[in-house]
Amino acid sequence: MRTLLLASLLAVTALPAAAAAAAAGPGRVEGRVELAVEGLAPTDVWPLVAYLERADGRAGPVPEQPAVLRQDHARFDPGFMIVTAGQRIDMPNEDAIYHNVFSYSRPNDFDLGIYPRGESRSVRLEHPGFVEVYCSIHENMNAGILVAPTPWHTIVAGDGSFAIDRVPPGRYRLRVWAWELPETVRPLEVRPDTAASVALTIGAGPGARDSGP
Ligand SMILES: [Cu+2]
Repeated sequence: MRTLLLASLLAVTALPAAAAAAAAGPGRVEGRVELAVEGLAPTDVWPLVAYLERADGRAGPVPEQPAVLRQDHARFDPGFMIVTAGQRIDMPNEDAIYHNVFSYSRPNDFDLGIYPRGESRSVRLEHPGFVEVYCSIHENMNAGILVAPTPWHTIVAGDGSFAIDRVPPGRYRLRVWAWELPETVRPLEVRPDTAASVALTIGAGPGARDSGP
């Protein structure tokens, strides 16, 4: 009887600790990007991307959900997207005419060939970096894909603000990328259930100035 009572007491007292451990959820990174170039707003260098890479260089988990790059009205839709390295990208042709999808951006270069309406082909871009996508039939068809090393990435809003949610606690490097601007890097730590706040200035030349805390 006494043993039973003790056991049930232990079970009760053990609960709050277990509940606290289970509640230690992912953190969040939020921030604001400013441009060091006078007269230029973030919208002028759009797309502007913020993404995290792990401090130890390990790749992040690859989303099972494929990204989708459509061909419609002789355009790629969307014209710019972010994917995680290794994530499947479906490229359905939803147009009335044949299209092709290819890229010369090494080491992510690929060529899916020419295919008709209703057909979809897929590619996985395994290497972080920027990939330019074209159609061999229509010279003005193009799209950009930023391949991030982890699934923790986002497109920066027109006012320079961004937020990356559901980030597992740990050490990271935040990178802010824009076409033809030097990439800005900031180490940061994400703590459980906490938002890390960052302010960055980009475009100040190689080794871009950093308005860090
Ligand atoms: Cu085409």
